[in-house]
Amino acid sequence: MPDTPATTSVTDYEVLVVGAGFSGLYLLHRLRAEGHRVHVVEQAPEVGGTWYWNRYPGARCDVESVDYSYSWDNDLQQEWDWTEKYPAQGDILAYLKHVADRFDLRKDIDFDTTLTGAEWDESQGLWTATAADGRVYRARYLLMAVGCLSVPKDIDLPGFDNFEGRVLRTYDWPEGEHLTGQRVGVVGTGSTGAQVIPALAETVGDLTVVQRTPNFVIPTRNRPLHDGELEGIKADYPDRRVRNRTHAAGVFRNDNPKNAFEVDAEERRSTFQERWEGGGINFLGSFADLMFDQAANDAVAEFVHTKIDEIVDDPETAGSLKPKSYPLGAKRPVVATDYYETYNRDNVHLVDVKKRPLDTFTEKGFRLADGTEYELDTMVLATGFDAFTGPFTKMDIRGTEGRSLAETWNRDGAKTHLGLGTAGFPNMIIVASVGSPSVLANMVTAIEQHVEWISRLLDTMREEGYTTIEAQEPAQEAWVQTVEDVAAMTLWPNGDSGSWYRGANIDGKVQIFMPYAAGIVEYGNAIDKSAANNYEGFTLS
Ligand code: N01
Repeated sequence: MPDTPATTSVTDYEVLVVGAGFSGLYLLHRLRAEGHRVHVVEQAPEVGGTWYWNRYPGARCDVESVDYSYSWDNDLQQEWDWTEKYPAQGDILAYLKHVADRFDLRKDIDFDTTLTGAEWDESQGLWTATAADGRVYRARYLLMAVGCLSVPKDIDLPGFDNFEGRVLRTYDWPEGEHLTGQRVGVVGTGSTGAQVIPALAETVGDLTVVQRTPNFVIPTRNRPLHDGELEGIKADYPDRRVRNRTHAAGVFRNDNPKNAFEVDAEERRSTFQERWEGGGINFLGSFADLMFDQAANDAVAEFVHTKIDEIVDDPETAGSLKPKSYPLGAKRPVVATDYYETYNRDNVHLVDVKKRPLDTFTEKGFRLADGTEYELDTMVLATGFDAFTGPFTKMDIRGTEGRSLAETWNRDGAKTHLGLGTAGFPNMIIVASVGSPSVLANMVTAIEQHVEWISRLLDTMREEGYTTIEAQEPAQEAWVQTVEDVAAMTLWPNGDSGSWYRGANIDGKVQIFMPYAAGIVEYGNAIDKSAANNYEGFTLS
């Protein structure tokens, strides 16, 4: 813990929530309504979390607008008018600002407040958290609503410090920057890269894309909601929300119950084609066994390969864009608009660094091992995140007997019981991150499930006179094994995907499958069962 300036005042709360994104806002609203003394700290100057920071051109969610929104207030869902099938970053941010105003949440949020550390005081059963400016908060419960993808990965590009041009990260993109007319390089072809590349191609002079591993990119097929469509959805909202909560993915998907090889080749092709035309994540519901059977996955991969050949004019570029070393889905599937089409533009060039290795960045751009030099005005980094653990390990969090969370997780991997608590850190509750469905579901549904469970927990503790809850080590080990076992039933761990799902995108990070892959229904059963059995796997005292 950093020293606290002598003049700093200490503020006491029952619940301190870290983060004012989808999780933090709902926690504040719900817990406050239930009479808890709750306060939120947020490092940004505004609400929104992920949707505040990721303002890069083309940023858009791949869950439908009407589902990527809170379900807990019918007036809210009736009065808010989404305009497009998939929401742009600005639309989601506008929605969250509206929620903050409508429910008078801002008065209990400290903005521009970055917590640097938090220490558990065993004798008093309280957390003491310190902000970068020295302010100190004391609270019985520390709720970590910090997001899964909120700390960018460190730059690990050879000689990057040599580059004297401008460097922009998609993660904290300057509002309204389009790099018009410039020579721009982009590193990264994940979900972010696949959105920013087509958008920048429209405005920059010249765009050079540095690709290490290609992704399977499914067309979004975004469109305005047509006349009467939103009204129909609003009328159906109660049932729609139930359908979302009873689907593993936290959003209803019309999944085909058939396996890929139960049908003949023509039906397989036409099913893929129909889902491809429909666009979006529904493509993954083409057949039931795509994520379980290698042959089924090979069939869908081959379908995407033929699409790339059909769309991309230059055969060499098309070849580089085809993922071949991991199953579709082992890396988070990418949904984007005009991604493959963008490579037919004269001002866009793909540099496949698996085929033509990168030597180093230079003052003016970068050089390949074969001596080819690229000169650029601006480098855009869409290189991903220190997923799940980053926001925890960058803080100095100290639990029982001064145990460091960063040291523990960096050594053993991020272990939790039911994704809600971790042994040695009493009353620190994790919201929709490691060990729970989180990113493998509609995040908003997963968040609501967690917030509602946490609110029941805090009510129970208050009513029954408990003041601390802590995950038990054996239960935690068992849950970590369950999470691994579930992932092992799928094709997710296969191939060389280097996925952030298991920390493989960061050199030296302990690899452990972090999201729970069996979906929110199974997960809901597990956490409800624990609660019904006096919070089995946790110690309440
Ligand atoms: O990050 P990523 P992201 N040299 O880690 C490359 C969500 N999201 O920000 O694969 C060269 O997926 C790296 O290459 P490789 C969504 O859950 C959702 O794009 O490691 N390349 C990869 O291409 C998503 O999965 C939406 O070989 C380097 C890229 O950078 C998650 O956020 C939109 C490199 C990183 O891809 C993260 O996506 C946006 C290096 N040294 C994001 N280091 C939607 O809802 C990294 N790379 C639509």
